[in-house]
Amino acid sequence: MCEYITEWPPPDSSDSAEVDLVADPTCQDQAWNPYLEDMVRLKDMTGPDSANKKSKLDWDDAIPDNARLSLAKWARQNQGLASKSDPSTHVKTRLNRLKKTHSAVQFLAQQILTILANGNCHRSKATHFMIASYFHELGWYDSALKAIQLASAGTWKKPLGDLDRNEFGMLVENTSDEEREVLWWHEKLRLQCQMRAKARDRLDVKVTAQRQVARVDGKDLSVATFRQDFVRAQKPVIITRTLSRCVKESWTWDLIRTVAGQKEVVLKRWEKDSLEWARLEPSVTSTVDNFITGIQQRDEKVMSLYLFDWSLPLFCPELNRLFEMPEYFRHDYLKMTPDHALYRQSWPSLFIAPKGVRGGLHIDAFASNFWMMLLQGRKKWTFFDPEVVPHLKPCYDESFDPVFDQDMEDSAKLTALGAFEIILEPGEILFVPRGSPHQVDNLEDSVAVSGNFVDDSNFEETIQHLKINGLLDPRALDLLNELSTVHSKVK
Ligand SMILES: O=C(O)CCC(=O)C(=O)O
Ligand SMILES: [Fe+2]
Repeated sequence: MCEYITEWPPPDSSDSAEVDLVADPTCQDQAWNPYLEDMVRLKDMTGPDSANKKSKLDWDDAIPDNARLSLAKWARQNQGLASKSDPSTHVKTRLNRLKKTHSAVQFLAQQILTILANGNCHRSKATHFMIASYFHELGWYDSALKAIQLASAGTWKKPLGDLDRNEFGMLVENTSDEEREVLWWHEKLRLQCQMRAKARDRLDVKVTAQRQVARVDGKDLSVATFRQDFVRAQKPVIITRTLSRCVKESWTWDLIRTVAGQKEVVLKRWEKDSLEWARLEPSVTSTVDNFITGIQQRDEKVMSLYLFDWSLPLFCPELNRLFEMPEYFRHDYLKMTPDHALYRQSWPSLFIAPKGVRGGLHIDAFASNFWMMLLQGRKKWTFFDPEVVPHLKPCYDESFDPVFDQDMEDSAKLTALGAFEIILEPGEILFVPRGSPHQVDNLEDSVAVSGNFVDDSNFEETIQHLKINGLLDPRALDLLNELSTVHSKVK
């Protein structure tokens, strides 16, 4: 299913998967056909006899084994539907928009019916996997989960979360790439279905008004107290008056220009319907100098762009040398791993935003805790307890870091969901516990430095995330082992 589309419109693929399905009349038998109920619903959507007639929308007899590729090809044949009217340049975003249209839904439903009508009841794992992909694009997550369970039957005996490190290592070693991909999809769909089910429960938030976050004077807050009262308690807090400990001179536009002006950066832009993390898509490349000039001159082309999470150790050691890591985060496990380890050098990172720019609601990756020190401007932070996640309409289409469909303008709803709302001022540090969904609005042009970190407070959750990512990404597996070593040393 991991077939990437790099061109728009996508080219015809000569290696479209042949559908290896043999007609089998016993498929009408409920005992043999796990998809009968789905077929009834699909037929309701596409009209009578749809399963028997060949899809009119099909361009040839081969149905791609990947629903997204199938959609992309269909869009290519129906140019007007997908391209000209859509301003986004990003294929995945355009497909995400497209798949919500009536005709795309009909197309997907028809494709599934065609697969099922031609299929035998003893379908191969690959076919169930293919069916899962179509249900997934249609947003029928329960049906997709059922299909992926059929595809993964017998691959492993215990839920991933229950495997200890050795068992997990054995699973990864003894399972083929394809099977691991199926497992990854299984975990993702299980999570999506769980979230949908939990969203039906009443949310038990005790608050009736938007909550405040404590401000604590950094002069009176020891590292030990911070770690005990806030990090281990997973309680957000704002630490004030720490600026002079972190920067020796003020990070003015001139200072940033002088030190980092010639560096090239990829700026991001928030895009509705994007499936990228925080709905932020890579946009134009610019020098830091040109970006700052654009902001100062209020250049319209620049005012929607964001320099977001730009690693200082990796990309601008000169500026990194002018920043002293706040003592509250120096115990970060990510900094105690070997030099080459994933994320070892990622933070601190720099954020530069024009007034009015924002990222979408998101959760920081791999259950990491987060801190941000604001150096210039003001930022409005809105965030939620981790328990609120199912009620924010999370969507795990692309990864385990969901995007959210919650309307963030609906302030009554945000209050009911127990949103915290704070305005971060220059010189302040905000601590955000792992798993807390948040959205940030830049109320003024701003400059900030931030970091994600792992310690004893979130170690277990981070390991669970890395296990899942490790199914597809060997670097996540390495990090899992490296963090475990650090954890047992510092315990
Ligand atoms: O300042 C921002 O826009 C938010 C930063 C953030 O949430 C992150 O890097 O994860
Ligand atoms: Fe974040």
